[in-house]
Amino acid sequence: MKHPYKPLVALLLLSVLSFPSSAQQANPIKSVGKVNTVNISGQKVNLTTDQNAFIEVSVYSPSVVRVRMDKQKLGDDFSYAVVGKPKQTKANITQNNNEVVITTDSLVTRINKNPFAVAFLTKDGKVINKDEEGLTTSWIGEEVTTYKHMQEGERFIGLGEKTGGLDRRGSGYTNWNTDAYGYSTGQDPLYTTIPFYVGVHSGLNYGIFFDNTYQSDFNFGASNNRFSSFGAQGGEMDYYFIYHTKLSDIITSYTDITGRMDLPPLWSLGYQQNRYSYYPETEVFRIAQTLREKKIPADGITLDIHYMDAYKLFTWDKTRFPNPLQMNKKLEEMGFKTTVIVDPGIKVEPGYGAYERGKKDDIFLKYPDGEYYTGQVWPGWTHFPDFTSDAGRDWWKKEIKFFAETGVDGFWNDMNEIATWGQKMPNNVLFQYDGHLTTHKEGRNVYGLEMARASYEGSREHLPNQRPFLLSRAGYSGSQRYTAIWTGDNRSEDSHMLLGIRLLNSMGVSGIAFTGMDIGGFTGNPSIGLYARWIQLGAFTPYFRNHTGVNSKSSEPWAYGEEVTEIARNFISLRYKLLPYIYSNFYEAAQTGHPLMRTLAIDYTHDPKIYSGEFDTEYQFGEAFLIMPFESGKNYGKVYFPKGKWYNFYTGEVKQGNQEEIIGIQYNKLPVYVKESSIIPMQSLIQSTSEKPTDTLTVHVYNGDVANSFVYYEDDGKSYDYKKGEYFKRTINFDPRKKTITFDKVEGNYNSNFKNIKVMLHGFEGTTKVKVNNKSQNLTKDFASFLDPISRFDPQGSANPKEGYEVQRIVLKNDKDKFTISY
Ligand code: NBV
Repeated sequence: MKHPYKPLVALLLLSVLSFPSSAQQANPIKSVGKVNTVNISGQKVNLTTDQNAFIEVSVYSPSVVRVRMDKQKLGDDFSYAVVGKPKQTKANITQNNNEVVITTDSLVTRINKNPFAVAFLTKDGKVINKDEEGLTTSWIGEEVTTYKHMQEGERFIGLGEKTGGLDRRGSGYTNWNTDAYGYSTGQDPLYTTIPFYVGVHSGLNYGIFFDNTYQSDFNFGASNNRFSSFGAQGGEMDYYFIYHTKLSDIITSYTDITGRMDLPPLWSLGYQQNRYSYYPETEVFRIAQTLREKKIPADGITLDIHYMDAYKLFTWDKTRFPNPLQMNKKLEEMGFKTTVIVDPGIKVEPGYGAYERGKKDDIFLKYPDGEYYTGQVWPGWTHFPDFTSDAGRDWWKKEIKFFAETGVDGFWNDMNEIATWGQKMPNNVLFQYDGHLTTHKEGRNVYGLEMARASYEGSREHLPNQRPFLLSRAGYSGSQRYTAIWTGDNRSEDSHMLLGIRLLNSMGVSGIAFTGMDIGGFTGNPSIGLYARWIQLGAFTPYFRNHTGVNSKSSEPWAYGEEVTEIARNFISLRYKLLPYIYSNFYEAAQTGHPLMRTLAIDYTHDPKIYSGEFDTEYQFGEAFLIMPFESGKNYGKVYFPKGKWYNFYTGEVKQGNQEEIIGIQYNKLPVYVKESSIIPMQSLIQSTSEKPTDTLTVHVYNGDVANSFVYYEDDGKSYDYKKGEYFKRTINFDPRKKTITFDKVEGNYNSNFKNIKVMLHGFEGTTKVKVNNKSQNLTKDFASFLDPISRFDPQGSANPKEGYEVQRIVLKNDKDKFTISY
């Protein structure tokens, strides 16, 4: 019988014989190869290899080294993320047959020649990070990847808006800005791309920023036990290596490179009320009015897509909002600012102004044959402005004027991943990429960044000397220069509340200091307990906005019963009292990039406990507060106190650090602790930032064993006059060795809101007298109390004395000159 597969077997045999053996086969992976030429000039080394790779290693600063590589001549040095320029740096560059060595004041970079491989070492020779031998950098087609040796015990944190735990070891991630409605707690990718992470091992820490806007992949030992890697589907290998002994300095260097936020308007740090959607205008007023009546402080109302006429951008629905200017003026009088949502999709409808104007200026994204790309979103079929061109951004900036003229103060940039129905935007859509024409593959991840930039620049132009508020869903490294970022369509679930905390912490360590999540959850309805817990936590997040979806129950602070209303009022009020502290922390973020929400990995980097899944949602809010988030419904929880001493914020009770503990958790009270030696300025309760607090600033000082200082910062909270010296800034120092609290001389020309300073001394039992500039003064007993009682626990309500504890205090004039309190 004839064998059924005989002809096939013969064919296979023939093909094996007639093709080269596997040793001779072309390698499908192109490695970077062996260095052929080296050219050293100033702070830069240019190399070529026998595999035709072109490499440039340059010193950006003593702590930052940039590595660029391509399998063709390096292109134009262009980046949407990078604004920092290389600093003139003392760099000693030498070479021999085997390597090139670059030495700066803080780090040694060794470039191996055969094959090309990079290692970064401390000055005393410890390896901080090095290419994985045998793999280094290679290409598979257009995909380029650098492989780094996985160090013993190495942990990875950051990478921006990424789900998962604080320590990302063992996980892999993709960056591809995605509309992730109701995402799961392990979903990846989400909306925003921040290709920056921090590696931690053996008492060392470093940062790597991989500046490539193609879809990128990071592997921190996922499905392999050999390396961590980062790579992209196209473009150059282009990364910045950052080394500092302190993690917080790595964030500062990263934001030297990618920029920092400006000071936000003070009102955007107050409470924001939102839903999808409040309309008509009477409903907007009802919400605003109710907040005032119920004495729930608030500063912002946000209008979602129903304010538009049939979802057409740059229009108002005339029936729902007949006179937006008047409405916004009235809201302003009530102490509210209005933020409107803006989506990038412009409806294709002949006669519709924005569509016609966009066509006239020819600014929409196109296919290669010149036809406009059309995708479907809320208004139906739409075109999308190309924000990666001056023309596209200029067009948008002109359009923004429409809102500026109707009294709008903030712009909420949504759907800018780009989100389209079908979730599969074609790759052959072209992006101008500012003179470097490219495809969707390279353009997508910066679309959100450039949209926010256009909105920011537009509002700067049309709202003269007024700080705009910008919020964006999608972004890329550098977004912090223009906008706050929120975590999109989360779910009303406990796990999402905790995930949200980790997402915000991760963004914070990745250079985005101004972040928020939908408090209460976007999809679904939270339980009463969950809502109560979430709103408490919200008070300790940078952007504090309650938001919910179109199909969910109302989610205003009074929607969950009287008790929750009280809890919400309590914590929102606390937020307002804390504004001097919060605003000063924003000033710090603007100066250094240090986020308000700080994973414990920033200050306790080498304490293994803080990475454990049990404790990795704990965070600091500014340096002073330690926040312990817990699911609702928990009566007890295990917490970890990092080293030092910690004061219970509500009772003053002191816990010793460096230990785990089970604490009781009350439904109405988020567990909050204060670090020893903290300095926390607070003001009297106001209902919105348009209201002036009383003229006394209360400065809480917590006794401790370590010296500490706090930069107090104040200005008008709305204009850019601070750039011309109109600010009031001073450092407040606590020195337990000298037993002094010093208020340094004030810098700046601004007159503080506060005539007096009340210093509240926590943990200074037994101190009854102090000297102020050597003059003896008696202390007075006072009561430290941060919340009002909740009626369930206290049927007499606020008639009863507040919860709190006794401290000593002194009231002094807010003198601009230096003064010292000695105790
Ligand atoms: O504009 C409506 C919503 C908005 O409320 C939400 O915050 C965004 O993340 N938007 C998404 C559009 C789609 C919602 C299903």
